[in-house]
Amino acid sequence: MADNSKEKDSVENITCYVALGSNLGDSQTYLNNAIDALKSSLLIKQLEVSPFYKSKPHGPQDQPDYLNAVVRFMTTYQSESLLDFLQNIENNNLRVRKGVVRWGARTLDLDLLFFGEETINTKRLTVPHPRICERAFVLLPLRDLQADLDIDLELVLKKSTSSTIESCIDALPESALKDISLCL
Ligand code: A4P
Ligand code: MG
Repeated sequence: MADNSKEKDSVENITCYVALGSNLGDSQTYLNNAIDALKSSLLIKQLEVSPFYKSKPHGPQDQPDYLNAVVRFMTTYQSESLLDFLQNIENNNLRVRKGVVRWGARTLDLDLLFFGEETINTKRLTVPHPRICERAFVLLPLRDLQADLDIDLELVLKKSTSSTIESCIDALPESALKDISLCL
C-alpha cells in the first residue's frame, strides 16, 4: 500500500497500541492483511503481534463471533495521520461504514488504544480508547504483549477505577472471560 505521509522527517518515535477486530468474511486473512500493511509502512517499526482470540460480540448479538488481537509498534506518524492510515487499511479490506448498525459486523476494525502517553480528545480521535477496560478482547491480548504497561489507566480512562491491566481484568464480570478463548 502506498504510504503518502508527509511526516517522514519527524524524529520522535511513539509507542502505539492498536486493537484489531473482524467478524465478517475471512477474519484471519483480514487481520493478517492489516498486520502486513502496518509492517509495510516506512513510519512503523518493531511491530509485535499478540496471539489471536475468538470472542463473542459486544453489542448486538445477532452477528458472528469476532477474531481479535492487539499490535504494538513504534511510529513517527502524527496521531491523526495514523488514524488516516488505519482507516485506509480498513477500507482496503472491504470495511463498510455507511448505514450500518453501531457495533455491527465488520470485515476489519482498527482502534487506536494508546498513542504513547498522550491524551487526545479531538473530533476524530479519543485516546486512550475509552472502552479498553470494559473489553476482555482488548485486555487479554494487551496483557500478552505488555503485562506491565505502566500507563495509569485510572487516570486516563475516566470511567475506570482500575489502574493496571491486571486489575481491569480482575474487575471484568465472570461472564466476560467465558466469552473469549485463545486461538491455538
Ligand atoms: N475514533 C475516535 N477515537 C478513535 C480511536 N481511538 N481509534 C473515531 C479509532 N477510531 C477512533 O469508528 C468511528 C469513529 O471513531 C471514526 O471515524 C474515528 O474518527 P469506526 O471504526 O468507523 O466505527 P466503530 O468501530 O463501529 O465505532 P466504535 O464505537 O469505536 O466501535 P468499537 O468501540 O470499535 O466497537 N465485540 C467483540 N467481541 N470484538 C470486537 O472487536 N468491536 C466492536 C466495535 C463492537 N463489539 C465487538 C468488537
Ligand atoms: Mg473502530
